[in-house]
Amino acid sequence: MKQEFVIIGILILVLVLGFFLFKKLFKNDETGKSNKEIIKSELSFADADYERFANSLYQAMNGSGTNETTIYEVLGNLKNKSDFYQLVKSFDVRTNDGMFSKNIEGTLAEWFNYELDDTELKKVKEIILTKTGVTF
Ligand SMILES: [Ca+2]
Repeated sequence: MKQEFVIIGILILVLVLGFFLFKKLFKNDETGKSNKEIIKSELSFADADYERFANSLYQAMNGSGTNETTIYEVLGNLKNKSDFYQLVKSFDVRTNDGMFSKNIEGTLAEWFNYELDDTELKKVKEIILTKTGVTF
């Protein structure tokens, strides 16, 4: 009987570890995919600019509330597919540090899905498609 509990315990541990590993791999895969899509010569901005855009998006969503206007403005700067994927890469995986808001750890896509309602998400997707040709 005791042995069975040990086996069940180990099984649960393996499942939990497997889940976190899967999550991590999945996220790395998304960043990896973005990497492949970036054509350096197409980039419209300097590295520091993408970093600045990513930080603005993060600040617009981090903590309580969401500043949709900032999100639309930042995305409106993008000019092509490489710009978009470079932004996704710069954003990488970020964690919410708001004291009273839910814990989010995710990529730009995950943040958008979490922070925006259907209408806002639709607008974000439209901007990205119009500016960069990426179906997001
Ligand atoms: Ca928020």
